[in-house]
Amino acid sequence: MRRLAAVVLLAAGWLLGGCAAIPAGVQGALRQLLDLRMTVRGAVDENAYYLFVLDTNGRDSEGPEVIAPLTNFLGNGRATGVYQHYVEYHQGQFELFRDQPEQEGQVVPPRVALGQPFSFDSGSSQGTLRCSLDLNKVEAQGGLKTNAADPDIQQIEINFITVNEIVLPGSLPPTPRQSDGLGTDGTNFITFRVNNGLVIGNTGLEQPGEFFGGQQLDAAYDLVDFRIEIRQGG
Ligand SMILES: [Ca+2]
Ligand SMILES: [Ca+2]
Repeated sequence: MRRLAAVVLLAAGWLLGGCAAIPAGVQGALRQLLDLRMTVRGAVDENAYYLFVLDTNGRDSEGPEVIAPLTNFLGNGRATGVYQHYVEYHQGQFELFRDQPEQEGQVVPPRVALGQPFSFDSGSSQGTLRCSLDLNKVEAQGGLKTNAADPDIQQIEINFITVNEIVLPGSLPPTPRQSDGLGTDGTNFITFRVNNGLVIGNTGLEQPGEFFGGQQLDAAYDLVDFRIEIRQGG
């Protein structure tokens, strides 16, 4: 057994040596990438908001949801439910934000811009938006990790949400809103454990031709497909 342990230690030492050969500042072997893709029925509206919304704190089984069409309280105009982060695509830019849903009667801190995702790709004329997050850099409770020893994200609840215009409380009259999310009413977020190799696609959860507030969604805001993948990144 002792000899076997020595062999294992040698192997581990070789692996560490291999890592050390990677140039300083490049931590490719340590990246855990969350690849996200959403597709809408038509071309993307560059003035609209396309949100990859994540609940990462692992504390509960609630997640991000679309703000209901007829609600009196519009919160931050983007999403409701429970979440700590979203990647927002708007006017050609992808940006990761720390944010939280607003609750009626409570004052919450303003959202915080955390920079671009690890990678992103706009095929907006074809209606497809992609981004990848390095999960090893994201703090489960919200924000970016400041210490490598901070706990890793174990579980994620995600929703893909479109919003044609941000309408905030007090806006009178409210601009006609269009918003889509997973499921017929946008409240069917997906829950998954963070494991390399995980792939989740649309198996009928999200459909074209859905309605919001009694009106059929325009093609630019009507989600038709999505994909989630977790992989060790280079
Ligand atoms: Ca939907
Ligand atoms: Ca849809």
